[in-house]
Amino acid sequence: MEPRQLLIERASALLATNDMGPFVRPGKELYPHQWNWDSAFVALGLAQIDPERGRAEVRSLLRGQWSDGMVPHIVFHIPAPDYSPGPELWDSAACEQAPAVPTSGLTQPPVLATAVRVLHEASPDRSFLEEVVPALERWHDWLHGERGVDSGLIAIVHPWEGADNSPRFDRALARLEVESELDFTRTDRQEIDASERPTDSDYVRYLYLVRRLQAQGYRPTLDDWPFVFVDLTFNSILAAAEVDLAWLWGELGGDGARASAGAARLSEALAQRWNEAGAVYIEDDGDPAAADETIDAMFPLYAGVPRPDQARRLFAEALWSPERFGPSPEAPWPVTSASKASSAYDPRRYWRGPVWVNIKWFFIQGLERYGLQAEADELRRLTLELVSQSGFVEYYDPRTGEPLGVSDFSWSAALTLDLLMRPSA
Ligand code: 9WN
Repeated sequence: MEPRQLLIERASALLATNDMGPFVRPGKELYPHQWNWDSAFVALGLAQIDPERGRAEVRSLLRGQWSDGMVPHIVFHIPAPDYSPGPELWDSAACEQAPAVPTSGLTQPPVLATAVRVLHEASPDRSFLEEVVPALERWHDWLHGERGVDSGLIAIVHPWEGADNSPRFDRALARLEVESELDFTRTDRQEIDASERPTDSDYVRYLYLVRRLQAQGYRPTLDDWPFVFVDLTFNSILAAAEVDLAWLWGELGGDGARASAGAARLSEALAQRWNEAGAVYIEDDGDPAAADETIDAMFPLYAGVPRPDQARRLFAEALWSPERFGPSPEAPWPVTSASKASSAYDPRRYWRGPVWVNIKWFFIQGLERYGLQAEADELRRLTLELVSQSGFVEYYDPRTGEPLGVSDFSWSAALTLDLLMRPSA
Protein backbone atom coordinates (compact mmCIF):
# COMPACT_ATOMS: atom_id res chain seq x y z
CA MET A 1 0.00 0.00 0.00
CA GLU A 2 1.15 3.53 -0.70
CA PRO A 3 2.40 5.48 2.31
CA ARG A 4 -0.32 7.51 4.05
CA GLN A 5 1.23 10.88 3.21
CA LEU A 6 1.46 10.08 -0.49
CA LEU A 7 -2.20 9.04 -0.64
CA ILE A 8 -3.17 12.27 1.14
CA GLU A 9 -1.19 14.31 -1.36
CA ARG A 10 -2.65 12.49 -4.36
CA ALA A 11 -6.21 12.82 -3.05
CA SER A 12 -5.74 16.52 -2.29
CA ALA A 13 -4.26 17.14 -5.74
CA LEU A 14 -7.21 15.42 -7.40
CA LEU A 15 -9.71 17.64 -5.59
CA ALA A 16 -7.69 20.70 -6.64
CA THR A 17 -7.77 19.54 -10.28
CA ASN A 18 -11.53 19.07 -10.17
CA ASP A 19 -12.10 22.45 -8.49
CA MET A 20 -14.12 24.52 -10.95
CA GLY A 21 -14.16 27.63 -8.76
CA PRO A 22 -17.74 27.65 -7.53
CA PHE A 23 -17.76 23.88 -6.94
CA VAL A 24 -15.70 20.68 -7.25
CA ARG A 25 -16.91 18.61 -10.19
CA PRO A 26 -17.41 14.87 -9.57
CA GLY A 27 -15.07 13.98 -12.42
CA LYS A 28 -13.61 15.31 -15.62
CA GLU A 29 -14.93 12.91 -18.23
CA LEU A 30 -18.59 12.74 -17.45
CA TYR A 31 -19.62 15.11 -14.73
CA PRO A 32 -18.88 18.82 -15.28
CA HIS A 33 -21.64 20.15 -12.98
CA GLN A 34 -22.30 20.18 -9.24
CA TRP A 35 -23.98 17.04 -7.94
CA ASN A 36 -25.62 17.01 -4.54
CA TRP A 37 -24.20 14.07 -2.59
CA ASP A 38 -20.89 14.30 -4.46
CA SER A 39 -20.46 17.80 -3.01
CA ALA A 40 -21.33 16.57 0.46
CA PHE A 41 -18.59 13.91 0.21
CA VAL A 42 -16.19 16.50 -1.18
CA ALA A 43 -16.94 18.83 1.75
CA LEU A 44 -16.37 15.93 4.15
CA GLY A 45 -12.92 15.34 2.71
CA LEU A 46 -12.07 19.03 2.51
CA ALA A 47 -12.91 19.30 6.22
CA GLN A 48 -9.54 17.64 6.90
CA ILE A 49 -7.39 19.70 4.54
CA ASP A 50 -9.16 22.99 3.76
CA PRO A 51 -12.34 23.57 5.80
CA GLU A 52 -12.92 27.02 4.32
CA ARG A 53 -13.05 25.49 0.83
CA GLY A 54 -15.35 22.81 2.27
CA ARG A 55 -17.73 25.48 3.56
CA ALA A 56 -17.69 27.15 0.14
CA GLU A 57 -18.73 23.82 -1.40
CA VAL A 58 -21.76 23.65 0.89
CA ARG A 59 -22.75 27.28 0.23
CA SER A 60 -22.48 26.73 -3.47
CA LEU A 61 -24.75 23.66 -3.41
CA LEU A 62 -27.28 25.54 -1.31
CA ARG A 63 -27.46 28.28 -3.93
CA GLY A 64 -29.46 25.70 -5.86
CA GLN A 65 -32.04 25.22 -3.09
CA TRP A 66 -35.64 25.63 -4.23
CA SER A 67 -37.95 27.92 -2.29
CA ASP A 68 -39.95 24.91 -1.04
CA GLY A 69 -36.78 23.48 0.54
CA MET A 70 -35.61 20.89 -2.00
CA VAL A 71 -31.86 20.78 -2.60
CA PRO A 72 -31.58 19.52 -6.19
CA HIS A 73 -29.51 16.65 -7.42
CA ILE A 74 -27.61 18.78 -9.99
CA VAL A 75 -26.83 22.50 -9.98
CA PHE A 76 -25.72 23.89 -13.36
CA HIS A 77 -23.48 26.79 -12.31
CA ILE A 78 -21.56 27.00 -15.57
CA PRO A 79 -22.37 26.02 -19.16
CA ALA A 80 -21.03 22.65 -20.30
CA PRO A 81 -22.58 21.98 -23.70
CA ASP A 82 -20.98 18.54 -23.97
CA TYR A 83 -23.00 17.16 -21.09
CA SER A 84 -26.52 15.85 -21.55
CA PRO A 85 -29.09 15.80 -20.14
CA GLY A 86 -28.20 19.38 -19.24
CA PRO A 87 -30.26 22.35 -18.03
CA GLU A 88 -32.34 22.44 -21.23
CA LEU A 89 -33.93 19.09 -20.41
CA TRP A 90 -34.89 20.14 -16.89
CA ASP A 91 -35.99 23.70 -17.71
CA SER A 92 -36.15 24.57 -14.03
CA ALA A 93 -36.78 28.24 -14.90
CA ALA A 94 -40.35 27.24 -15.75
CA CYS A 95 -40.96 26.26 -12.12
CA GLU A 96 -42.02 28.91 -9.66
CA GLN A 97 -40.00 27.52 -6.73
CA ALA A 98 -36.76 27.15 -8.67
CA PRO A 99 -33.77 29.38 -7.84
CA ALA A 100 -32.02 31.73 -10.27
CA VAL A 101 -29.31 29.17 -11.10
CA PRO A 102 -30.54 26.32 -13.36
CA THR A 103 -30.94 22.98 -11.58
CA SER A 104 -32.45 19.54 -12.03
CA GLY A 105 -35.88 18.89 -10.53
CA LEU A 106 -34.93 15.87 -8.39
CA THR A 107 -33.01 15.50 -5.15
CA GLN A 108 -30.35 13.03 -3.93
CA PRO A 109 -29.45 11.25 -0.68
CA PRO A 110 -29.07 13.96 2.01
CA VAL A 111 -25.49 13.53 3.19
CA LEU A 112 -25.03 17.30 3.52
CA ALA A 113 -25.94 17.71 7.22
CA THR A 114 -23.43 15.00 8.05
CA ALA A 115 -20.78 16.83 6.04
CA VAL A 116 -21.57 20.10 7.83
CA ARG A 117 -21.18 18.34 11.18
CA VAL A 118 -17.79 16.91 10.17
CA LEU A 119 -16.74 20.36 8.94
CA HIS A 120 -17.79 21.92 12.24
CA GLU A 121 -16.00 19.28 14.28
CA ALA A 122 -12.82 19.89 12.29
CA SER A 123 -13.09 23.67 12.32
CA PRO A 124 -15.91 25.20 14.38
CA ASP A 125 -17.57 28.20 12.74
CA ARG A 126 -20.78 29.39 14.35
CA SER A 127 -21.66 31.98 11.72
CA PHE A 128 -21.43 29.29 9.03
CA LEU A 129 -23.86 27.14 11.01
CA GLU A 130 -26.23 30.10 11.40
CA GLU A 131 -26.17 30.44 7.65
CA VAL A 132 -26.66 26.82 6.57
CA VAL A 133 -28.46 24.95 9.37
CA PRO A 134 -31.87 26.58 8.64
CA ALA A 135 -31.46 25.60 4.97
CA LEU A 136 -30.72 21.98 5.94
CA GLU A 137 -33.74 22.03 8.22
CA ARG A 138 -35.98 23.17 5.34
CA TRP A 139 -34.64 20.45 3.06
CA HIS A 140 -35.18 17.63 5.57
CA ASP A 141 -38.62 19.00 6.42
CA TRP A 142 -39.47 19.07 2.72
CA LEU A 143 -38.43 15.42 2.37
CA HIS A 144 -40.83 14.32 5.09
CA GLY A 145 -43.64 16.59 3.89
CA GLU A 146 -43.38 16.05 0.16
CA ARG A 147 -42.12 12.48 0.08
CA GLY A 148 -43.40 10.91 3.28
CA VAL A 149 -45.33 7.65 3.01
CA ASP A 150 -47.57 5.98 5.60
CA SER A 151 -44.83 3.92 7.21
CA GLY A 152 -42.99 7.10 8.28
CA LEU A 153 -40.31 6.51 5.65
CA ILE A 154 -39.85 8.64 2.57
CA ALA A 155 -39.98 7.72 -1.12
CA ILE A 156 -37.83 8.58 -4.10
CA VAL A 157 -39.53 9.29 -7.41
CA HIS A 158 -36.72 8.63 -9.90
CA PRO A 159 -33.75 6.21 -9.97
CA TRP A 160 -31.44 9.24 -10.24
CA GLU A 161 -32.40 10.02 -6.65
CA GLY A 162 -30.72 6.76 -5.69
CA ALA A 163 -28.33 4.39 -7.39
CA ASP A 164 -29.42 4.77 -11.03
CA ASN A 165 -29.41 1.26 -12.48
CA SER A 166 -29.43 -0.75 -9.27
CA PRO A 167 -31.26 -4.07 -9.72
CA ARG A 168 -33.52 -2.97 -6.87
CA PHE A 169 -35.33 -0.67 -9.30
CA ASP A 170 -35.72 -3.24 -12.10
CA ARG A 171 -39.22 -4.39 -11.29
CA ALA A 172 -40.59 -0.89 -10.74
CA LEU A 173 -39.00 0.31 -13.99
CA ALA A 174 -40.27 -2.70 -15.93
CA ARG A 175 -43.83 -1.72 -15.04
CA LEU A 176 -43.52 1.62 -16.87
CA GLU A 177 -45.15 1.80 -20.26
CA VAL A 178 -42.59 3.61 -22.37
CA GLU A 179 -41.82 4.03 -26.02
CA SER A 180 -39.06 1.60 -27.01
CA GLU A 181 -36.65 3.96 -28.82
CA LEU A 182 -34.25 6.34 -27.09
CA ASP A 183 -34.68 9.79 -28.72
CA PHE A 184 -31.66 11.27 -27.01
CA THR A 185 -27.89 11.26 -27.55
CA ARG A 186 -26.07 9.77 -24.59
CA THR A 187 -22.87 11.70 -23.89
CA ASP A 188 -21.92 9.21 -21.18
CA ARG A 189 -21.19 6.50 -23.72
CA GLN A 190 -18.82 8.69 -25.69
CA GLU A 191 -16.49 8.57 -22.71
CA ILE A 192 -17.14 5.30 -20.92
CA ASP A 193 -17.52 1.78 -22.29
CA ALA A 194 -21.17 0.78 -22.72
CA SER A 195 -20.63 -2.35 -20.61
CA GLU A 196 -19.96 -0.15 -17.55
CA ARG A 197 -23.01 2.12 -17.86
CA PRO A 198 -26.81 1.76 -17.65
CA THR A 199 -28.45 0.33 -20.77
CA ASP A 200 -30.55 2.24 -23.33
CA SER A 201 -33.60 0.53 -21.97
CA ASP A 202 -32.80 2.10 -18.56
CA TYR A 203 -32.25 5.51 -20.15
CA VAL A 204 -35.57 5.41 -22.02
CA ARG A 205 -37.22 5.03 -18.62
CA TYR A 206 -35.13 7.73 -16.89
CA LEU A 207 -36.03 10.22 -19.63
CA TYR A 208 -39.68 9.20 -19.67
CA LEU A 209 -39.90 9.86 -15.93
CA VAL A 210 -38.13 13.24 -16.19
CA ARG A 211 -40.49 14.45 -18.93
CA ARG A 212 -43.54 13.37 -16.99
CA LEU A 213 -42.16 14.97 -13.84
CA GLN A 214 -41.50 18.18 -15.68
CA ALA A 215 -45.13 18.38 -16.77
CA GLN A 216 -46.00 18.34 -13.06
CA GLY A 217 -43.44 20.93 -12.01
CA TYR A 218 -41.35 18.09 -10.49
CA ARG A 219 -43.89 17.74 -7.71
CA PRO A 220 -45.78 14.51 -8.45
CA THR A 221 -48.61 13.26 -6.29
CA LEU A 222 -47.23 10.07 -4.81
CA ASP A 223 -50.60 8.29 -5.09
CA ASP A 224 -50.56 8.34 -8.84
CA TRP A 225 -46.86 8.51 -9.66
CA PRO A 226 -45.59 5.32 -11.39
CA PHE A 227 -42.19 5.17 -9.64
CA VAL A 228 -42.52 5.53 -5.87
CA PHE A 229 -39.69 3.61 -4.28
CA VAL A 230 -39.04 3.43 -0.55
CA ASP A 231 -35.28 3.27 -0.81
CA LEU A 232 -33.65 2.03 2.38
CA THR A 233 -30.34 3.66 1.45
CA PHE A 234 -31.93 7.09 1.12
CA ASN A 235 -33.93 6.62 4.32
CA SER A 236 -30.90 5.42 6.31
CA ILE A 237 -28.82 8.37 5.11
CA LEU A 238 -31.64 10.72 6.08
CA ALA A 239 -31.98 9.09 9.52
CA ALA A 240 -28.27 9.61 10.23
CA ALA A 241 -28.39 13.13 8.79
CA GLU A 242 -31.33 14.03 11.07
CA VAL A 243 -29.23 13.02 14.10
CA ASP A 244 -26.41 15.20 12.79
CA LEU A 245 -28.80 18.08 12.12
CA ALA A 246 -30.15 17.88 15.68
CA TRP A 247 -26.52 17.98 16.89
CA LEU A 248 -25.90 21.08 14.76
CA TRP A 249 -28.97 22.78 16.24
CA GLY A 250 -27.53 21.94 19.67
CA GLU A 251 -24.34 23.79 18.72
CA LEU A 252 -26.53 26.80 18.00
CA GLY A 253 -28.28 26.49 21.36
CA GLY A 254 -31.46 25.03 19.91
CA ASP A 255 -33.07 21.66 20.61
CA GLY A 256 -33.41 20.33 17.05
CA ALA A 257 -36.69 18.77 18.12
CA ARG A 258 -38.06 18.20 14.61
CA ALA A 259 -34.83 16.60 13.43
CA SER A 260 -34.60 14.32 16.49
CA ALA A 261 -38.20 13.26 16.04
CA GLY A 262 -37.53 12.67 12.34
CA ALA A 263 -34.55 10.47 13.14
CA ALA A 264 -36.53 8.44 15.67
CA ARG A 265 -39.46 7.96 13.28
CA LEU A 266 -37.22 6.81 10.45
CA SER A 267 -35.23 4.45 12.69
CA GLU A 268 -38.37 2.83 14.07
CA ALA A 269 -39.84 2.38 10.61
CA LEU A 270 -36.57 0.96 9.26
CA ALA A 271 -36.34 -1.45 12.20
CA GLN A 272 -39.70 -2.93 11.13
CA ARG A 273 -38.09 -4.07 7.90
CA TRP A 274 -35.67 -6.46 9.59
CA ASN A 275 -35.84 -9.95 8.13
CA GLU A 276 -34.73 -12.61 10.57
CA ALA A 277 -34.07 -15.29 7.95
CA GLY A 278 -31.92 -13.13 5.68
CA ALA A 279 -30.25 -11.05 8.44
CA VAL A 280 -30.91 -7.94 6.31
CA TYR A 281 -33.72 -5.42 5.74
CA ILE A 282 -36.48 -5.84 3.16
CA GLU A 283 -37.51 -3.31 0.57
CA ASP A 284 -41.11 -2.46 -0.23
CA ASP A 285 -40.81 -3.72 -3.72
CA GLY A 286 -38.79 -6.76 -2.85
CA ASP A 287 -39.11 -10.04 -1.11
CA PRO A 288 -36.55 -11.52 1.26
CA ALA A 289 -35.56 -14.34 -1.03
CA ALA A 290 -35.40 -12.05 -4.05
CA ALA A 291 -32.73 -12.68 -6.61
CA ASP A 292 -31.96 -8.97 -6.83
CA GLU A 293 -30.67 -8.27 -3.33
CA THR A 294 -28.48 -5.14 -3.18
CA ILE A 295 -26.57 -3.06 -0.62
CA ASP A 296 -29.88 -1.32 0.12
CA ALA A 297 -30.79 -4.30 2.31
CA MET A 298 -27.88 -3.55 4.68
CA PHE A 299 -27.97 0.26 4.80
CA PRO A 300 -29.84 0.62 8.12
CA LEU A 301 -26.52 -0.46 9.69
CA TYR A 302 -25.17 2.97 8.73
CA ALA A 303 -27.98 4.67 10.65
CA GLY A 304 -27.49 2.55 13.77
CA VAL A 305 -30.87 0.86 13.35
CA PRO A 306 -30.09 -2.83 14.14
CA ARG A 307 -29.85 -4.18 17.66
CA PRO A 308 -26.22 -5.15 18.39
CA ASP A 309 -26.94 -8.85 17.82
CA GLN A 310 -28.63 -8.02 14.50
CA ALA A 311 -25.67 -5.87 13.47
CA ARG A 312 -23.30 -8.76 14.11
CA ARG A 313 -25.47 -11.13 12.08
CA LEU A 314 -25.80 -8.59 9.25
CA PHE A 315 -22.02 -8.35 9.11
CA ALA A 316 -21.31 -12.08 9.26
CA GLU A 317 -24.16 -13.33 7.08
CA ALA A 318 -24.46 -10.54 4.48
CA LEU A 319 -21.83 -7.78 4.39
CA TRP A 320 -18.89 -10.15 4.81
CA SER A 321 -20.48 -13.28 3.38
CA PRO A 322 -18.44 -14.57 0.41
CA GLU A 323 -21.66 -15.58 -1.35
CA ARG A 324 -23.33 -12.20 -0.92
CA PHE A 325 -21.37 -8.92 -0.57
CA GLY A 326 -18.10 -9.86 1.11
CA PRO A 327 -14.66 -10.96 -0.05
CA SER A 328 -14.51 -14.32 -1.82
CA PRO A 329 -11.71 -16.10 -3.68
CA GLU A 330 -13.06 -15.08 -7.10
CA ALA A 331 -14.05 -11.54 -6.03
CA PRO A 332 -11.82 -10.47 -3.13
CA TRP A 333 -12.86 -6.78 -3.05
CA PRO A 334 -15.89 -5.97 -0.86
CA VAL A 335 -18.61 -4.55 -0.82
CA THR A 336 -20.31 -5.52 -4.10
CA SER A 337 -23.18 -3.18 -4.95
CA ALA A 338 -25.41 -6.16 -5.73
CA SER A 339 -25.26 -9.56 -4.08
CA LYS A 340 -23.09 -12.06 -5.90
CA ALA A 341 -25.96 -14.50 -5.48
CA SER A 342 -28.26 -12.23 -7.45
CA SER A 343 -29.09 -13.12 -11.05
CA ALA A 344 -28.69 -9.40 -11.83
CA TYR A 345 -25.10 -9.30 -10.49
CA ASP A 346 -22.82 -7.77 -13.13
CA PRO A 347 -19.36 -6.96 -11.75
CA ARG A 348 -18.57 -4.24 -14.30
CA ARG A 349 -21.87 -2.43 -14.70
CA TYR A 350 -22.18 0.58 -12.44
CA TRP A 351 -24.52 -0.03 -9.48
CA ARG A 352 -25.13 -3.68 -10.39
CA GLY A 353 -22.01 -5.25 -8.88
CA PRO A 354 -18.93 -2.99 -8.86
CA VAL A 355 -17.60 -1.73 -5.55
CA TRP A 356 -17.74 2.00 -4.69
CA VAL A 357 -15.67 3.98 -2.19
CA ASN A 358 -18.69 5.86 -0.82
CA ILE A 359 -20.53 2.62 -0.06
CA LYS A 360 -17.52 1.22 1.79
CA TRP A 361 -17.30 4.50 3.71
CA PHE A 362 -20.95 4.24 4.84
CA PHE A 363 -20.43 0.71 6.10
CA ILE A 364 -17.19 1.61 7.90
CA GLN A 365 -19.14 4.32 9.76
CA GLY A 366 -21.89 1.81 10.53
CA LEU A 367 -19.53 -0.84 11.89
CA GLU A 368 -17.77 1.75 14.04
CA ARG A 369 -21.09 2.84 15.52
CA TYR A 370 -21.45 -0.70 16.87
CA GLY A 371 -17.92 -0.95 18.17
CA LEU A 372 -17.20 -3.59 15.51
CA GLN A 373 -13.77 -2.06 15.27
CA ALA A 374 -11.78 -4.98 13.87
CA GLU A 375 -14.40 -5.40 11.13
CA ALA A 376 -14.40 -1.66 10.37
CA ASP A 377 -10.60 -1.61 10.31
CA GLU A 378 -10.46 -4.48 7.85
CA LEU A 379 -12.92 -2.76 5.50
CA ARG A 380 -10.95 0.48 5.85
CA ARG A 381 -7.70 -1.35 5.08
CA LEU A 382 -9.17 -2.96 1.96
CA THR A 383 -10.57 0.40 0.83
CA LEU A 384 -7.22 2.14 1.16
CA GLU A 385 -5.49 -0.76 -0.54
CA LEU A 386 -7.92 -0.57 -3.46
CA VAL A 387 -7.48 3.17 -4.05
CA SER A 388 -3.77 2.78 -3.61
CA GLN A 389 -3.65 0.03 -6.24
CA SER A 390 -6.24 1.31 -8.72
CA GLY A 391 -6.52 5.06 -8.15
CA PHE A 392 -9.42 7.33 -7.23
CA VAL A 393 -11.91 6.20 -9.85
CA GLU A 394 -15.68 5.98 -9.92
CA TYR A 395 -16.05 2.23 -9.22
CA TYR A 396 -14.04 -0.97 -9.33
CA ASP A 397 -14.40 -4.56 -10.52
CA PRO A 398 -14.71 -6.66 -7.35
CA ARG A 399 -12.84 -9.57 -8.98
CA THR A 400 -9.68 -7.71 -9.92
CA GLY A 401 -9.94 -4.19 -8.50
CA GLU A 402 -9.77 -2.91 -12.10
CA PRO A 403 -10.67 0.79 -12.28
CA LEU A 404 -14.02 1.42 -14.00
CA GLY A 405 -16.13 4.42 -14.98
CA VAL A 406 -14.73 7.91 -14.57
CA SER A 407 -11.07 8.30 -13.62
CA ASP A 408 -10.09 11.05 -11.17
CA PHE A 409 -13.37 10.79 -9.32
CA SER A 410 -13.74 13.36 -6.54
CA TRP A 411 -15.67 11.45 -3.90
CA SER A 412 -13.25 8.52 -3.96
CA ALA A 413 -10.44 10.98 -3.18
CA ALA A 414 -12.42 13.01 -0.64
CA LEU A 415 -13.59 10.01 1.36
CA THR A 416 -10.05 8.61 1.35
CA LEU A 417 -8.99 11.86 3.04
CA ASP A 418 -11.74 11.37 5.62
CA LEU A 419 -10.73 7.75 6.24
CA LEU A 420 -7.08 8.65 6.62
CA MET A 421 -7.31 11.91 8.54
CA ARG A 422 -10.49 12.33 10.61
CA PRO A 423 -9.74 11.49 14.23
CA SER A 424 -12.03 8.68 15.45
CA ALA A 425 -14.87 9.72 17.73
C1 9WN B 1 -27.01 10.97 -13.08
C2 9WN B 1 -22.26 12.16 -10.23
C3 9WN B 1 -23.45 11.23 -10.23
C4 9WN B 1 -23.67 10.58 -8.86
C5 9WN B 1 -24.70 9.47 -8.91
C6 9WN B 1 -24.33 8.49 -10.01
C7 9WN B 1 -24.21 9.22 -11.32
C8 9WN B 1 -25.56 10.48 -12.96
C9 9WN B 1 -25.24 9.62 -14.16
O1 9WN B 1 -23.23 10.24 -11.23
O2 9WN B 1 -25.46 9.73 -11.72
O3 9WN B 1 -27.33 11.85 -12.06
O4 9WN B 1 -24.81 10.18 -15.17
O5 9WN B 1 -25.46 8.41 -14.13
O6 9WN B 1 -25.26 7.45 -10.07
O7 9WN B 1 -24.78 8.80 -7.66
O8 9WN B 1 -24.07 11.54 -7.94
O9 9WN B 1 -21.13 11.50 -9.72
